[in-house]
Amino acid sequence: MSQRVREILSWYAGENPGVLTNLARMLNHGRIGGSGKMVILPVDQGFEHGPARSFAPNPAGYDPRYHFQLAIDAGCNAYAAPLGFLEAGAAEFAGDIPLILKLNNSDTLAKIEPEPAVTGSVDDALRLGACAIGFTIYPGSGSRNNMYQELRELTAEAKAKGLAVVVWSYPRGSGVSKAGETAVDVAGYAAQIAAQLGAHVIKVKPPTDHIEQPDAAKVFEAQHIPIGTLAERVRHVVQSAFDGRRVVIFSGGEAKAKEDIMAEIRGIAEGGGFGSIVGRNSFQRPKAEAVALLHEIQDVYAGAGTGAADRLLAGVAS
Ligand code: FBP
Repeated sequence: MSQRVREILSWYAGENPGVLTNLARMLNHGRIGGSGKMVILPVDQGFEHGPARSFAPNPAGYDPRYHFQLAIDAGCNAYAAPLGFLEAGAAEFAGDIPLILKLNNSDTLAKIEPEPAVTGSVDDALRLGACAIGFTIYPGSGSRNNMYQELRELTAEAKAKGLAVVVWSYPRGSGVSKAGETAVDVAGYAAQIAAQLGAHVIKVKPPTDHIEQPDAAKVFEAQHIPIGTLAERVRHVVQSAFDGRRVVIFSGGEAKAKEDIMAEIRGIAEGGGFGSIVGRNSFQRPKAEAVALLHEIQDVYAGAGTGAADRLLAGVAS
């Protein structure tokens, strides 16, 4: 166990050994295992965005087994997906990659206030050998309180059964504007809410320099909170999650040019982010390209320079 992972686990000292072991499993797995950083592959977009939008750019991705293999070949820390995708490969790839079962999902067909359905159970996660449950909350939605209460119950059960809890905290709905969904004040707020709800790992979108709430804007100005660069904004979001004592990772977003992704990753790493969860930018690329991109992302988090993650794995990196 590296000193850094031990230190991270100490932030969750109130948890039982099962939870700590499962957190350690994710933190210790893959090319950057042991560094305290994480790169996770999430593939719930088939449900969230529809199959064509998700998988047509790289049709190999229609096959659930493809994503297990991609996460393994890319040396990710974990693979996250809804029940159907995990059930379709969990036996074949048993023990090869830590799994996160996403326990709620929503589609883009109903044009109403966002409110995901609970689509799996804690016992499903245990049956599939997962390390953690995953759950999305939409702060800003008129239905957010239902999500918070569902999460409260699932978190209590998951923790009692020794599983870690990963929360996707995505502000969305009638309470926030489109720009507000990724505003820096809202992103910090979203991270805080997830931490207060008991999340061990919190996932938010990279924050922009927009400030959504007028009252927050006054404080940002009065306290001179810097938000000019992505690194500064990430620092604010990480601070908002218990002063950096929760693992906060950032999502990849829509498929974009490699240079744009890497610039974003460097900003997240510089700001003290704990890693990334990169879906479309991974599985919508041809496999070799996706593996190379994920390795490059891991290298940034592992330290500096190409191959940093491999050196870490070999025990020769600082
Ligand atoms: P991406 O890297 O593809 O953005 O995946 C991260 C993720 O959190 C997925 O788990 C989820 O399906 C998606 O983002 C939601 O994206 P959006 O907010 O655009 O619907």
